[in-house]
Amino acid sequence: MHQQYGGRDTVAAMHTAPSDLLITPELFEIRRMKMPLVRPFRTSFGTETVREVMIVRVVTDRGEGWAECSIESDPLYLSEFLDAADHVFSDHLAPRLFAHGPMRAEDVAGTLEPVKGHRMAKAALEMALLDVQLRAQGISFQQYIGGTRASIPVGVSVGMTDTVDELVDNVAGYVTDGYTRVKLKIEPGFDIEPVRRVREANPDVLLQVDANTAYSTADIEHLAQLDAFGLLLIEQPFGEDDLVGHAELARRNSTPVCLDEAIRCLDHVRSALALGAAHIINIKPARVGGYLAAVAVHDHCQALGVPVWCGGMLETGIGRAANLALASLPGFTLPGDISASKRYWTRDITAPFEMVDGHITVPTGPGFGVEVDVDFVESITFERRELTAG
Ligand code: OSB
Ligand code: MG
Repeated sequence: MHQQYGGRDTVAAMHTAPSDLLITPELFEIRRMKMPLVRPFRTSFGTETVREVMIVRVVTDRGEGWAECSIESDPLYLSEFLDAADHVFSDHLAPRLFAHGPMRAEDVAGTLEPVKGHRMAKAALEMALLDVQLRAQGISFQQYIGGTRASIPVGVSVGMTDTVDELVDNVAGYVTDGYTRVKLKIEPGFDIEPVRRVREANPDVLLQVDANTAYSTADIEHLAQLDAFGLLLIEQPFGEDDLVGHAELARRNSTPVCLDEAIRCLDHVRSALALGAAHIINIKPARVGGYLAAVAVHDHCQALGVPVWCGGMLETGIGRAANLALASLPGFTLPGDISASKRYWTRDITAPFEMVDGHITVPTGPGFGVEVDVDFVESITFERRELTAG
């Protein structure tokens, strides 16, 4: 399970010549943009009203590719943050890719391996080159990974509010929109009562909670009160390194435990499962180092019968397209945080993704299958840098 991802059986079966195409990256264009959210998103680590979005365009001898870099502005969710990504791209990651010369997207992770951490930054560069590679081959990301479903049921992640009434109203709006799975953000002081009220108003909705590390093992008794509400799962209540604490929670309380922040590579999955620290894994592609690593995590969990679902980072259409294709793999048995574009943005940087009957259609065009609205992107860009071999 430690080999670099290099195309699975399903991929090989689908393409007689899997990716002997070599690509030489010539330029990475890094853009930072400001995009207002339609509704403030409050979690235990802060409130976002205007999201800072970073996207990457790569120019190569085989065409261009686009990627989204799903990192937060500040190191409050994980240690990575956008100013650090800017630095690590120009001083550490891009130079290694330029020095490598002709490569396949599957070579990116290994080429960048000497640089410790910075998985979300690495993921963006791999994603851009994967887009080029798949476009040049005329295949979609879904085909490449062997995704099986044409459309997938999706959920919505609901931020905390000043009052519980406001939360109940917001959830009612999303349920009216057609979401059948709702995730509530919780923290000490905003947990049992909000969950009780939302459950009372929506007895049949698939309901789960996410604490973004806001609790400790001293709260296990307190969190046991959530067991009464038939939750699908509780996501990452304790610190990102506290696998033993999550294992204790999993033993003592009945709500299934899911890990987000704790899972930054396949080894973390193996450790968490060995310790009994998780029943369910949230797969965020950037957090585990990219879409290829995400597929490897999926495969590992699927082989063990461990359910996974696709997490979200309030993506634009670029990341959303890729997440939809990833979540079309058969092991993604729970709905992901992949909501319709309009839940986040009044205007997206690609054509918007729409939800019909609680489902979104998986893109099937070459690469990640979306076209970026470059004029709109230009109008909201506040920083643009070009990295070249020189
Ligand atoms: O913990 O899942 C999280 C957004 C930013 C950082 C962390 C998280 C989230 C979300 C958003 O919950 C989910 C979405 O994109 O809809
Ligand atoms: Mg989470």
